[in-house]
Amino acid sequence: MPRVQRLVIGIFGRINAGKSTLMNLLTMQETSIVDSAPGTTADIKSALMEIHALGPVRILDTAGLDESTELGEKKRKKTLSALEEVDLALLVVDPVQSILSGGLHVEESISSLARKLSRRLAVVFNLHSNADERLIGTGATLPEAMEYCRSILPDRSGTPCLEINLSDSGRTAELVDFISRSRPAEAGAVDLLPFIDRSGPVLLHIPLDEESPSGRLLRPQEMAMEYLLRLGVPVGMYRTDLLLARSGSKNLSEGERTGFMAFLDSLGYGDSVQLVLTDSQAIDVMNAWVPEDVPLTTFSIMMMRSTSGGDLTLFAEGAEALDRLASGDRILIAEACNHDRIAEDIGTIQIPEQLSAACPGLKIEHAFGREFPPPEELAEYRLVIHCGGCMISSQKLAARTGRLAESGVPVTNYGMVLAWLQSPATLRRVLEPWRRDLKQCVDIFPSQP
Ligand SMILES: Nc1nc2c(ncn2[C@@H]2O[C@H](COP(=O)(O)OP(=O)(O)OP(=O)(O)O)[C@@H](O)[C@H]2O)c(=O)[nH]1
Ligand SMILES: [Mg+2]
Repeated sequence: MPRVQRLVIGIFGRINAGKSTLMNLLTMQETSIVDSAPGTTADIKSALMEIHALGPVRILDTAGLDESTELGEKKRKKTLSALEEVDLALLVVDPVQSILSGGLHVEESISSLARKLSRRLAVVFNLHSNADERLIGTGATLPEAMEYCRSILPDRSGTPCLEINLSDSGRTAELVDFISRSRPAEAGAVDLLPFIDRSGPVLLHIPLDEESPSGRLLRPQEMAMEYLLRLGVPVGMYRTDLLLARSGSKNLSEGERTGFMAFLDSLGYGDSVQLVLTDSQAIDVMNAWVPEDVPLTTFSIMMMRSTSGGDLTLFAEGAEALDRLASGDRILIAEACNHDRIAEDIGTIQIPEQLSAACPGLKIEHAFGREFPPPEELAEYRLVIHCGGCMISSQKLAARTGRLAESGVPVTNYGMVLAWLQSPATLRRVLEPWRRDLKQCVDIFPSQP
């Protein structure tokens, strides 16, 4: 689970260009197997490390893109999906290969795809120590090979380039320095709950149930707690038994409600409780219990906004599509993690059941973990409903929203759907604290100035 924001660096290029050699130079150990056998790296190899000049990074070593077999096609797909997830793509070019094979088609296609995906690209020319030997018989020298490469892969858009012998283990510092100069400017970190100040307490409503892992809280819950405590905001935490709260027995549900209301009062600030932040599964109960004048929102909405770099509008606009669903529409429910599913699982049971009850005849499908369809397949859906995204990195989410933008399909998230399933007014209520982010959502906030 991504606990820190990591810079994601991907290593791309053709077979035997020296991609894994670069990975090992950077990680200063044999992270990837290096071998002269073509196609040695068959799958994405990921390494996490802390580099003093760069902070926490994830480095992805990928398979060469020029293997023309059926397996090569599978490797290619995986490599290209990695390109969507990186902050910085390092394109490894062996100038000798360009002379021997008569071109730089693979390199050009990576470079143009990186540009299309708006991924930052930097070129590393791998100057093999035996380059001159390998050029014997070609009539070219290494400087000529370099000139040829540069004429094809020009420095037009200011693409940074480095010439280095990647097998020289003494060159790590030079490579790190190049990467730090080439990395994209840091995206501004998103404030988790920007509308909260120190004027009053926040109540975190965490209804642990049989699905909650024991021994720990979920990442959004921990993040909210840490954020609020650091800000100096008093935090109250409460666990409601949802089975009792929803039970048909008035006595039992009223007992739960009284307990919660007493706790809300006990926070002791009268109506100065700034926010009730709840697990989205409990939105039905919280919407009914939390007084109208106390702001209410969900962990899932907070998380989606944070992971998407503040782009809550995308998901709120997607929620507007819920009002237009019709029988026969295909819906994709995408969950970023692979967890085992028990009892009342939100993605596979609760949302499909409630959505089908609200709009009969929907065709609901699922994508789990790393699976996420390409744009042409996404275009077949009427709406994508994404999980809260607590296990997904912002780069992976950006790769997904990029595909969604290309397909033109709206996307929303679990928290918003669960609120909408209560009523459009409930959706408006949980989005209200984020109103400043949601200027364009005129369907949700029709009176927006
Ligand atoms: N002499 C010499 N050999 C090198 C150099 N860089 C890479 N090689 C050799 O080139 C071969 C391929 O290197 P890798 O790093 O495995 O290449 P790769 O791009 O990861 O290759 P695939 O995983 O097969 O796509 C290995 O035999 C390396 O030892 C270099 O600078 N000098
Ligand atoms: Mg390799």
